[in-house]
Amino acid sequence: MSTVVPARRLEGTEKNVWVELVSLASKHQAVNLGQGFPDFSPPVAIKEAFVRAISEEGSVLNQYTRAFGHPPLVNILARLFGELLGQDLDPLSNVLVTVGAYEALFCAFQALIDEDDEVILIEPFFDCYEPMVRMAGGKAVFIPLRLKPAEGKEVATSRDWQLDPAELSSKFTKHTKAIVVNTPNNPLGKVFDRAELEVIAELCTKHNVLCFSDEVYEWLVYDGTKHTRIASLPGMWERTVSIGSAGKTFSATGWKVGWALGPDHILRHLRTVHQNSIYHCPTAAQEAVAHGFRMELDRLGQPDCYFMQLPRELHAKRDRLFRCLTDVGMRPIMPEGSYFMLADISDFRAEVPPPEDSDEPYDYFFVKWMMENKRLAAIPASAFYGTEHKKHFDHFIRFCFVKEEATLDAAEEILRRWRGTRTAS
Ligand code: IK2
Repeated sequence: MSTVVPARRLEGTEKNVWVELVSLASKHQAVNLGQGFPDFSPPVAIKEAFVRAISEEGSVLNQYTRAFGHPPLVNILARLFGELLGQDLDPLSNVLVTVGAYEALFCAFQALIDEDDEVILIEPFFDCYEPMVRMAGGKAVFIPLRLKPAEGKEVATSRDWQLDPAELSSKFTKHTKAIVVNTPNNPLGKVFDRAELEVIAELCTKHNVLCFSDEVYEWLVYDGTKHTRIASLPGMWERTVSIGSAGKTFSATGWKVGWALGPDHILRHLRTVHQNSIYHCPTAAQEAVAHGFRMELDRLGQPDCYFMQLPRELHAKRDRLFRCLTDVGMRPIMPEGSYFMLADISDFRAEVPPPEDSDEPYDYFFVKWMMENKRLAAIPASAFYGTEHKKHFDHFIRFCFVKEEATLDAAEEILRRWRGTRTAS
């Protein structure tokens, strides 16, 4: 058969950092601080709920359920997020259950972005936003978070990376259809505070622009930082799609249960994409996630609530990784949220020089070299930038710290042996 010509909408979307680097990490059997998944189990109670769902004799939970979300799950999501957003949520029209947050994002772009619509993406951004904009026929417009070091501070933090309000305002045009906000942010770990979100919200209302708010790390904030939901700000509920992930919430990324929340006049269009593509998500996983949310809702705000327990555990892992990266000269940026940490590898250029004839970004070269030669996997940060800005941000790599202590021990051992440093304790 002669070469098949793919649909034009695939143009420029062929490369994918996860497809490329996840397989390399596995090929080199690298200690994996690359892709963002926990290497420990989800809470026992939700695993048991999953097993019950598929094993009870005659269980209907092995069969199809409601297309737009299994009733127990949409009911509990509406209750919980209704409270958090200060809205009276109708489970049937304000909640859509999707195959992970990925599908919620895909439905939002496909349903609402048309040919030549502009979508503002804040760099660094979770990489799938740009190809999703393109596939919908839209145009991504980029604005980078800029480094504004606070005076007298010893530790670089994600808080130092800020939007310039005037620059942001200049990106809104008559073609702007949506802006994507990701807080806590992947890969930087920045948590946008209320004042920063208010600037975005004001521009959205002024220019009648939609907001896709990716909040998959909503529970993972540290040092008393508060997660603010942009849909709870004045004028924002009616123009915002809020996106979440049970994979991130319950450390069960392989279950791929996510959701989109929003007003019916927006969500009805996401439902159209969903019903004509995925139709519905696995029933048993939805049943188990519903069980998990019911349990956590009963102990919300208490120390044994998983939404507090997980960040507590991650806080210690974050601080440990930060210490180690600092000691080995990688100059990490302390994240306020998420389970990722960027580190500046500029000082490694002499030891790990890039090939002269390559136009591959340095961070890609470095992580591939590190996987092969040190058996340690990380992710190049330039994967989270648009083409134009990649070259300015190819001196950072991203580490993921939602890992067992044994994995972090192994990573630390590699880094310290490589750099000839010892553990402080
Ligand atoms: N949105 C963001 C910001 C995400 O980080 C993710 C998952 N990313 O994990 C891979 C990595 O960065 O290492 C998603 C959406 C997708 O979430 P889900 O797994 O629920 O589809």
